[in-house]
Amino acid sequence: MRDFRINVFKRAALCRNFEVCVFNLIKEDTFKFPIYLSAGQEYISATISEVMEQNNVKPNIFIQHRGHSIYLSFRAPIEKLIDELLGRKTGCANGMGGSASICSKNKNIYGHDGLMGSQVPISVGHCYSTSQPTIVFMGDASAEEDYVLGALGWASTKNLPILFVVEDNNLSILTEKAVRRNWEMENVAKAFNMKAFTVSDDPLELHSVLRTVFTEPLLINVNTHRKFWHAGAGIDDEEIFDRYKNEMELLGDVAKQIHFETQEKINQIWQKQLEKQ
Ligand SMILES: Cc1ncc(C[n+]2csc(CCOP(=O)(O)OP(=O)(O)O)c2C)c(N)n1
Ligand SMILES: [Mg+2]
Repeated sequence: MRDFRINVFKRAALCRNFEVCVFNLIKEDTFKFPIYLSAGQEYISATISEVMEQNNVKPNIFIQHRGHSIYLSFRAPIEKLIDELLGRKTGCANGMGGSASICSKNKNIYGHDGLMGSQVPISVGHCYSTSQPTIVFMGDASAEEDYVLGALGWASTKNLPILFVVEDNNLSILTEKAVRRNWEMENVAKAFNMKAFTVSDDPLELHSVLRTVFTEPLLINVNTHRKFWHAGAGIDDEEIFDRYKNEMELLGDVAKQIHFETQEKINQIWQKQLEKQ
């Protein structure tokens, strides 16, 4: 299991170092539109993508605005993401999507249209028509949209090979969950006769709830922590729990080495892309 943890850490290191670069570049006024940083939440996609690779499955993936880590975890090309953030035609969405609507045809990653939760009924319809393994990521606030609930019901009724992942950072921009609702997605999914779990973003815990993935519809509500602001480069809470840092301490020197090597590599790639301007 240590090997699994290290493999997940490698993916998370890619995501974290990428986002820290972007954070610094936002401060330098590099980008022309809002940027949604996923740092703090990268362990969800890093773990799920590692499990998919181990199982030799290449799912269709539907994402929303906070998608950089999902894109990178599933090994979509980093240069195309950078170019997208820079608004270039060579970007993954031809420079037209920006941070919120990234996609990768090659990796079956479908970008978002900006309407919170719309990716959920779209993913269910796509899965219903293709019968292919499908993963749809949504935030804890997007999960509240009415059309999400109808889509869950249909996925359950048709026993679709779909994984619903709620990235539950407890926030809708700045509004906490307790202000917005008195129910949890695990119970909603169960009410639709679907298997569902509430877990943390610990890689082994996540791994353990994915055993039946794609043999039946499954929802996992993953509690996680957003490190930076909803959009842009800022920090709400310096003391917030950091899974990435926690794993680095747990894994010791080997993780530190991966972290610093990855940091250097990402900095170089960014530098090269920026010089192309
Ligand atoms: C239907 C709709 N309502 C409101 C918004 C404005 N909006 C954009 S992101 C967001 C919060 C999203 O929260 P969540 O789904 O939990 O994702 P997170 O930003 O926490 O990753 C809101 C309210 C929107 N884009 N679409
Ligand atoms: Mg949220």
